[in-house]
Amino acid sequence: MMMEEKIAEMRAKLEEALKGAESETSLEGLRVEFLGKKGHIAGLMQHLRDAADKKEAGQAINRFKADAEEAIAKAAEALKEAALKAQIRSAKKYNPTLAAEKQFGSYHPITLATREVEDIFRSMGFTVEDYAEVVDDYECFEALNIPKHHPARDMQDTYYLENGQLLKTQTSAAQNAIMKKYGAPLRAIFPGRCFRNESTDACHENTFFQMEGMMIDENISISNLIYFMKTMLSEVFQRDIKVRLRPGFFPFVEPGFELDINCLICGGEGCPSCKNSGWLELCPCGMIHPNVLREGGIDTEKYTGFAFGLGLTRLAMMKYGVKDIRDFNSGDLKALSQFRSN
Ligand code: FA5
Repeated sequence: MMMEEKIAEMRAKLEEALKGAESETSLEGLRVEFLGKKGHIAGLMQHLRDAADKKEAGQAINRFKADAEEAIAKAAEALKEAALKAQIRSAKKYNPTLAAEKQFGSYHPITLATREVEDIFRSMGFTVEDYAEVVDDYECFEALNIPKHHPARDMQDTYYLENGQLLKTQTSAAQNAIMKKYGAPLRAIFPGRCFRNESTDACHENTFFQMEGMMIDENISISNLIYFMKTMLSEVFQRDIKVRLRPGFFPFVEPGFELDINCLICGGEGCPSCKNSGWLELCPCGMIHPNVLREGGIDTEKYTGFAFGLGLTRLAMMKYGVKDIRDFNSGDLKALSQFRSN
């Protein structure tokens, strides 16, 4: 048989074999059978010496070899594609008409309350600042007119770190840095997580959120403070809220006040959430002490200012009717996923 005929026969054989190869293993078998060291093509090469035109026969064998390699590679590719298609066909189909499962993600109620208060203050020209949770003694106390060994430090049972730093007990810790950053006039709020070694109960947590606010300008007085507090509360609760202002002591304000709101859980009758008093301490505030302004580089001849420390976690309790503050840190998705922003 002439070489050409032999090659044609092999081509037909390969074509036929490829049709029946349905797995990678059978393809590999064909590759060895045709292209292997002892395969058909190597066999053809051995008959080369009998060919009349060796050059032409050699070229024909090489063409066939290249075609065979390509055909086997193509078949392997087609097999892979078919396998993928089969996988997709058998996969669980997305059905847009099925009801969605009821496990949506949702924002934490503290996040929702924070954003709401931020929007209200932004609309009144305040900037929103971020601040560290680990601070040093100067920021948290000394810059706030609370020198070392001052009894006011006992009001906050502080977590100290081995390097002398501490976990922020109050968002007031950022006051000094923000004054230094912007100077006067300034309007800023700064929400943050605070930590105190408290025994927990329905209205106390060892980790809670506050939202600090500061406004410093010429002629700022207590009336400005009361105006901003009232506006914020009526916007957050979308109704009239009974508030009371009583004197409060904080070394960094003078005069200082405690702003309480009527407990919205019991309507003022008294419950564990308000320690049976009918009132909830929500937002201590006052006129910034001149020592604190000076420490922040503010000219006290020209400027005065107010500051407040809103209890954000307690605000969220009142807004969402959460009776126990500990639910917020519970990680209980069933409870927390009830809160939605719309
Ligand atoms: C302060 O932390 C002052 N830095 C607030 C301040 C700022 C006064 C600026 C004057 C000027 P106080 O310790 O009272 O104050 O905390 C402020 C608010 O944070 C409280 O009214 C309360 O709403 C909330 N709060 C305090 N401790 C806890 C706690 N353990 N759990 C939950 N909320 C708390």
